[in-house]
Amino acid sequence: MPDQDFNLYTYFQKQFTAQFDKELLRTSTHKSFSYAEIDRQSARIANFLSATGVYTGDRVSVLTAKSPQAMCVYLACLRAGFVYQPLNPDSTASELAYFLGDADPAVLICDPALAEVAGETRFLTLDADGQGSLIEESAAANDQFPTIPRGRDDLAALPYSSGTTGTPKGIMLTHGNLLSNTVTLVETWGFTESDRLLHALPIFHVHGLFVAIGCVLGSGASMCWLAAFDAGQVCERLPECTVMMGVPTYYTRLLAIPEFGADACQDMRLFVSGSAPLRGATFAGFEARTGHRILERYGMTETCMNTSNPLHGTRKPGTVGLPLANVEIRIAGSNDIGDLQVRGPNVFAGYWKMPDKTAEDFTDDGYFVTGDLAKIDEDGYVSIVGRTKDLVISGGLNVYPKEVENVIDQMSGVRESAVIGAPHPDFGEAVVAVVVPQPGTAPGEDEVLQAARDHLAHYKIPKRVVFVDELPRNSMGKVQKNSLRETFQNLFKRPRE
Ligand code: MLC
Ligand code: AMP
Repeated sequence: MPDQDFNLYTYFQKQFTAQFDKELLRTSTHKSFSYAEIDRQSARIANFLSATGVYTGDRVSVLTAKSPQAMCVYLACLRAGFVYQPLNPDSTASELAYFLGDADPAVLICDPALAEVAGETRFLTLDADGQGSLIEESAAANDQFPTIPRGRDDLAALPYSSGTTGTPKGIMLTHGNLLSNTVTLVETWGFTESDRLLHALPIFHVHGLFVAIGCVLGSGASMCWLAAFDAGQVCERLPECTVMMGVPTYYTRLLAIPEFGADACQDMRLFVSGSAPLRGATFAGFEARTGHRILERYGMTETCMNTSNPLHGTRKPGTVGLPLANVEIRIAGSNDIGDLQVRGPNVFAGYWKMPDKTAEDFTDDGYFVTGDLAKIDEDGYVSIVGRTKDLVISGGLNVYPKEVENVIDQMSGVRESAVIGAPHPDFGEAVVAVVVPQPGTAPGEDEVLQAARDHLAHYKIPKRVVFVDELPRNSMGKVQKNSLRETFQNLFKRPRE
């Protein structure tokens, strides 16, 4: 038993027990769930899984659509000390085989349509309506579950991220990481039980899962719960909300609706943006239309949230604000611009079963090397100005070019390829494949796209394929992606904002 209980759910319980019967969330079909119902449902799942051979420390992999019941699976894992592995249902069979093989879960909770990816793994189903064998079989379980105390370093979650080599890595997040970051964000953004969050983000990533749900359960607030982002639906439901969180694409899509404006935001006190750079034009356009200055913050799966523009005080567009409480940020090197490094209770415990890779990404004095290039101004505000890692962020989702290049390079008729991000009006950056064909037997764009679809999740599929005779290289023979990015910077025309 740890000296102090760091279980994130224990903290949630402390915040919400006084208002157990209050509505926690309401779905797009106006189904309402109280804190009590969610607490009991998660207790039943925790009891049922524990009784059927899932032990504290075991991984539970989750591959389902977003539903209140899917959130209960996450909460059940926190309560019972299972390690939650969130998976994107858009992943392909080969991607999923890797995630499951590496995490080696005791059970997979999956959409019935995806059950075949389970292979030898025990599985239970949960569909988009929150029904399936998990709910049926746990219906008779006890609806009380004493939350298991967890130490600061005990694992809570194992999200995966690809890397510059194309091999995905399990990111070990502890109860200490999640608890410290949640407490800090509730305080920094001033969440109270009067807040109602518009929750349209997916819950298989840090943003929708830990940041959004964490702030709500950590303050006894409530949520308008949308299964996915739909700009029209968001406009309709905003008038009942006080806070929204989103990736920049959510804000550009709202601005694309001519009628969207201050009327929809009458009770809103805060719009938060993160996961990708927010363009100055979006910030300015949003302020002109609604009167709200979007609060931009910066984080990573490995570190949860690191910096935020202030709730009260100056929000500087083009910056991601100031370091959060207890988070140490420094810029490596002697120039103004350098690699951003971070240290603090929010920083993950390392990559799952990859001690060498973990050691590579930490400095001797314990800072995590983010791979983001940044500068800090005279007031301490951080700006992310680029990346040392080869990464494209499309609509808030990360695409590692190497993964896409690996697929294209294996096609017959392809000599080599380079995948880059090009500015895109909707997704911020869009994936572009620059392909050098073998003379004589070159594949067409459709074939390249089909090969990508066979192996990669949809959001990783290039939005354009361009063919060139050769790739630009420097004197060391290294492909110059900066030069390609410049060549193709106007591939997707921006509309006027
Ligand atoms: C979907 N598609 C995408 C895409 N999302 N393509 C590129 N980038 C994306 N992000 C594909 C679809 O599969 C479809 O392919 C086609 O693009 C058009 O889809 P769409 O209808 O426009 O997409 P939509 O379903 O509306 O989704 C777009 C989106 C969504 C922006 C609403 O991607 C989204 O909710 N993104 C948020 C991601 C997020 O939560 N990120 C946080 C990561 S945590 P086809 O082939 O079917 O036509 C993190 C740390 C931190 O980064 O700091 O927060
Ligand atoms: P992920 O691995 O999905 O957690 O993505 C983390 C990466 O998203 C960071 O390393 C940054 O490159 C990027 N990111 C997150 N928030 C911001 C932001 N506000 N501005 C610029 N980049 C961001």
